[in-house]
Amino acid sequence: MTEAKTKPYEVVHDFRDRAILVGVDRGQRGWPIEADLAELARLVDTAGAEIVGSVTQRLDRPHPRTFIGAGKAEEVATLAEQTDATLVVFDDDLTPSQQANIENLVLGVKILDRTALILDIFALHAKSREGRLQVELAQMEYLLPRLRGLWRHFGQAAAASGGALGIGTRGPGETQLETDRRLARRRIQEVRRELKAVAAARDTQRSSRHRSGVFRVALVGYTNAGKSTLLNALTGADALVQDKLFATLDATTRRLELPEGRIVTLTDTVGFINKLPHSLVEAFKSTLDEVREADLLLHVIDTSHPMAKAQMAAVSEVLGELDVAATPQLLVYNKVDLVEQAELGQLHRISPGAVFVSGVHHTGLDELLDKIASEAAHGDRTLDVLIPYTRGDLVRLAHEDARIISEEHLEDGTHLIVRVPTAYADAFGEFEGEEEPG
Ligand SMILES: Nc1nc2c(ncn2[C@@H]2O[C@H](COP(=O)(O)OP(=O)(O)OP(=O)(O)O)[C@@H](O)[C@H]2O)c(=O)[nH]1
Ligand SMILES: [Mg+2]
Repeated sequence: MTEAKTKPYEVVHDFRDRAILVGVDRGQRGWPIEADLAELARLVDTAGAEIVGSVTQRLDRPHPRTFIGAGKAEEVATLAEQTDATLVVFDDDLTPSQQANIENLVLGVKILDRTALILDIFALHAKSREGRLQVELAQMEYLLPRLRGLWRHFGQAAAASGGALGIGTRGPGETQLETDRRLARRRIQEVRRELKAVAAARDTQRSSRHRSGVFRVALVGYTNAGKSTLLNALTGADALVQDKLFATLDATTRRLELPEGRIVTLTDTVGFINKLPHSLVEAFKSTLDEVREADLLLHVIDTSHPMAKAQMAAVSEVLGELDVAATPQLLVYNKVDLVEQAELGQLHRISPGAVFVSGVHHTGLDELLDKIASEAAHGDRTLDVLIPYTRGDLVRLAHEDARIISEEHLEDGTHLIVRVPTAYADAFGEFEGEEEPG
């Protein structure tokens, strides 16, 4: 009968969390609370929950016990009841004890902080084995210090429902807790080992690219800025493009041919976000190695975003954390198709070195390629070499990856005047001609 099919308990697959957002306004300059909550709403939506309410509080510093004030927490509890919420999401990170305390005030509802929410999205989007392992590691490390909170919470729930505090939960609970912790620690060790093995395999690939002297370019930027769109537009890759936060988690590297024929590599990787939890940067260390080892960073900006400037600052902060502040950086203002001409003119004046592109409409890409080419040519050296005929491989290399200024075939070998990338200078340097004395 059709009736049976519509019974609510059968529509398990349609379950969507009903979320209340909680933000604390600390009067931060650059990130007004409204913008913060709008971004949190996008994160919650990406994670697949429906938003049923939001609560904010103006506080200079978080409340040590409950992050928001106790009265505010009561307000959240009431709203959760009124709206049938299943989830409360904090826009900041909670300590394990704050989280446990809030759970005791807002009973029967999951409490998530910013790190947990982002981890959830990462878990949803991780595709590669390495990505999955990295997310699992971060999740286990996040959970470990929170295991106690969980058990305490169960103890108090038991007390609230008429049982004496701790009895029936505390004794076996603590034992169970120790077991859980031991298991969690063991799993963390395992994942670390597996990650090391996966990363080692990828390292070999990467260092062979490095030894070959190929100039490496990495796309960095705020999540949803259009990095994957640009990778696709420039290299014909088919990386996933979505109007969602953190669509890309795994690094993808493609060959890119520049106007003068030079081959470089272009890598697309995970995007950054404001208040990016440090533990995530740690967990994604091996993926982010691509950024750390790049010779040039293309900092992609969603020019049309109302918070574009603050997003740039957030990206710079993460780059600082990755220790790449010294790597040459090219600002790439993307999505210019969505921006008024006047505004673009102003940006042009402020940052004359920047490039203005639309990854979707393929505008400005030639200029972007020229800029990459001139950066790549920066360390090139001009050499005058006589390469013996036994070293045809070097002549071939010169033709493929360097710029030949003149070439003549002499009795003892090929005489080249050639402009080579620094990485090749050693290989060719050996055959540099003796300076004529005097
Ligand atoms: N109008 C317009 N939309 C763009 C442009 N570039 C990217 N987009 C859109 O912006 C959204 C995000 O693009 P992605 O390329 O997935 O962004 P990303 O930086 O890789 O994002 P994450 O991987 O999630 O960090 C998609 O809906 C794109 O279609 C552009 O130049 N113009
Ligand atoms: Mg992407």
